[in-house]
Amino acid sequence: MGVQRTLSIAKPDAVSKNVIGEIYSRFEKAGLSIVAAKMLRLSREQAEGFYAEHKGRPFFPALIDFMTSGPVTVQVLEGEGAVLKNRDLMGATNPKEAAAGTIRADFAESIDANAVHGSDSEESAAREIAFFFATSELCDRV
Ligand code: RTP
Ligand code: MG
Repeated sequence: MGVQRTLSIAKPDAVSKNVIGEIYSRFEKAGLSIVAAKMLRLSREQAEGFYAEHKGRPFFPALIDFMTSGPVTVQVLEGEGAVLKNRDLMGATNPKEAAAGTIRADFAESIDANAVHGSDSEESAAREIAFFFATSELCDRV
């Protein structure tokens, strides 16, 4: 699989609960390095563009309301098999179905407020990283 990069977001619920550090710590303990990071408040336009694949789904309005409800942190994680590793650390979309010890099981309240986003494929990761970061903002760690 090799070294990959993936996009992670700590969603508004995670930021307001003050658990960003704990979430970053899980990435680092799993061997993922943060190679870019920032905090911002998503506009509706940004949130709709980012989640464009879900436009028209019944949960889309609630998803956009939630993602624009407060600041988020956006980070690029790098490491061996980073895309799948991050998805494993996150747990299932619905925290009630998320395996014990995953980020969503430990920090999320509901399928809407589910603490983190992670790219679901290498293709999504490339698109999502470019959505938030210029190439010059990605820092080589070696
Ligand atoms: P994410 O994109 O945020 O990492 O979440 P995911 O891959 O685990 O799930 P995805 O299918 O991409 O859905 C994006 C977000 O939409 C909300 N959702 N609600 N009520 C529902 O059936 C439903 N399905 C999805 C969730 O907040 C999910 O994180
Ligand atoms: Mg998704």
